[in-house]
Amino acid sequence: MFDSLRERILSPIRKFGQGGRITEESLEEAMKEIRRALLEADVHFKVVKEFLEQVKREAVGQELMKSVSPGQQFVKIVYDALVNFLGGKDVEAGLQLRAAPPVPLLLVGLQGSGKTTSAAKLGLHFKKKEKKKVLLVPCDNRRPAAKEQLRILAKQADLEFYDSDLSQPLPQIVKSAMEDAKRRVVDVVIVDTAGRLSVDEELMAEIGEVRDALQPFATIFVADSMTGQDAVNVAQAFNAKTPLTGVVLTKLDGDARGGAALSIKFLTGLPILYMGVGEGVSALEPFHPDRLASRILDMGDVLSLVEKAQEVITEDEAKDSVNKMSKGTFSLEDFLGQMRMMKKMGSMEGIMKMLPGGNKMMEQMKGVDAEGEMKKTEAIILSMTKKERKNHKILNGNRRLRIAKGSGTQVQDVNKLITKFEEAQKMMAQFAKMG
Ligand SMILES: Nc1nc2c(ncn2[C@@H]2O[C@H](COP(=O)(O)OP(=O)(O)O)[C@@H](O)[C@H]2O)c(=O)[nH]1
Ligand SMILES: [Mg+2]
Repeated sequence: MFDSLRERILSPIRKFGQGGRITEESLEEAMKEIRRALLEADVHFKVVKEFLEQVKREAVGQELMKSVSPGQQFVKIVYDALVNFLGGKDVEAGLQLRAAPPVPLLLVGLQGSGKTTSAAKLGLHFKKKEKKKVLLVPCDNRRPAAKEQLRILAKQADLEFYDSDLSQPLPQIVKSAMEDAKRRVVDVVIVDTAGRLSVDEELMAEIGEVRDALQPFATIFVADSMTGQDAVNVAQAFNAKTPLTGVVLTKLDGDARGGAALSIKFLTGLPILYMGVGEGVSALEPFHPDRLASRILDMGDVLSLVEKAQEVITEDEAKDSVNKMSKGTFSLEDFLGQMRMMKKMGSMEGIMKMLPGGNKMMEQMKGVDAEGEMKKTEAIILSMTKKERKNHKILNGNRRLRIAKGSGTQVQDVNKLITKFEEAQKMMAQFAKMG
C-alpha cells in the first residue's frame, strides 16, 4: 500500500536521523522531497501546499532545529499532517447505523469503481461485526450481468438477496425492496446502482430519483483509489447534485499511489468510511486515518493486526499461548500452532507490512522466499516426534540428521530453526518479565 509514497517520504527523514541536527537547508531539502513525493502520488496541488505549510508551521513552532532528536520529531510532525489530511484523529471509523431498521444505504460511483463488490463487503461487515441481517438490492439496469454478480456475491457472503425486476422503474424497485425488507425483518438494505464511465446528467438524474424514493440513511460514494485525483473530482460532482455521506475507497491493495486518500477529505469534506483491500467479500476494513498514516510511515499497524488475529484465533487459544509464553513452557509444538494461525491471517508479506519497520524488513528480505521458509519450518517440526517437539533439548546430532532426512531438508536447516526457536523463547521470557 502506497509503497512508492512511503519510500519517497522516508528517505529525507532517514537522512535526518544520521546527521543529528537539522539545518535550515536540510529542512528545505526535505520539504522539497516530500513535495515531490506527494505530487508524484497524485495528491492534489492544493492539498500538497496546505500539507507542507502545516509541516513547516509545526517544524518552526516546535523549534525542530534546536531539537536533539530532530529525525523522530520530524516523523511525528509528518505523521500528524498525514492523519489530518486522511481525515483527522478521534473520528469514529466506519458508518454508525443510528436509525430504525431497515436502514437503507445507497451506493453510487463510476463504473468499475467497486460498487457491487463493496455492497457485498459492507453487508458482510455489518453481519459479522454487528450481527445485522442484511438485504442486498440490485438496481443496476445498465449491465444485465450486474444483478447476477450481486447474487453470487450475496451467496458468498451468505446475505439476503432481493430479486429485483429490472424492467420496472428504479424508484418502484427500491420502494418494493423496502417493503420486502420490512416483511423479512432485515436490519440493513444496501442498494447497488449503475455507474457510468464519467459523470453525466442522465446518471445524476437517475440517482436523484432513486434517492428520493429510497430516502437513504447514507449515500456512499465508491471511489477507485487507483484513479487518484480523478476520484476526487467525480466525488465533488456527485456531492454537488446528491449530498453524499462518505466514501468507500477501493483497491488500496493494489499499487494505488495515495493521491485520492490524501486529497478527498480536504477537497470534498467527505470522510473516508471504509477501504477495500482485495477482491474477496471480506476484504474491507473500517478506515482509521491514524493507522493508515502509521502504515505509510512504516510505523506499523499493530492494532489492525491484532483485530485480524482476533478473527482467526479464539480467545482461549490466545490466552493459552500467552500463558505458555510467560511460563517459559512454549514448545516447538506451540511454535507450529502459531505459524498455522499466522497462515490463516493471510500472506507473510501482508502480516510483515503491518509491523513497525516491516516494510524495511521486507526490503532486506528481498529474494528470501518467506512462504517457502515457513513451509520448510513446518516440515521440519512435523518430522519430529511428539517428545522432541515438547522438549527440543533432546535433539542430538543423530536425531537432527533423522529429522533433516525426514523433512527433505539439510541438517543446517534444522540447526538454524532450533537456534531461531531458542532466540524466540528467550525473547518471550523477557517480554513476560516486563509485563
Ligand atoms: N483488488 C481489488 N479489486 C477490487 C476491489 N474492489 C473491487 N474490485 C474489483 O474491481 C472490479 C470492479 O468491481 P465492481 O464491484 O464490479 O465495480 P462496479 O462497476 O462499481 O460495480 C472487479 O473486478 C472487482 O473484483 C478492491 O478493494 N481491491
Ligand atoms: Mg456494479
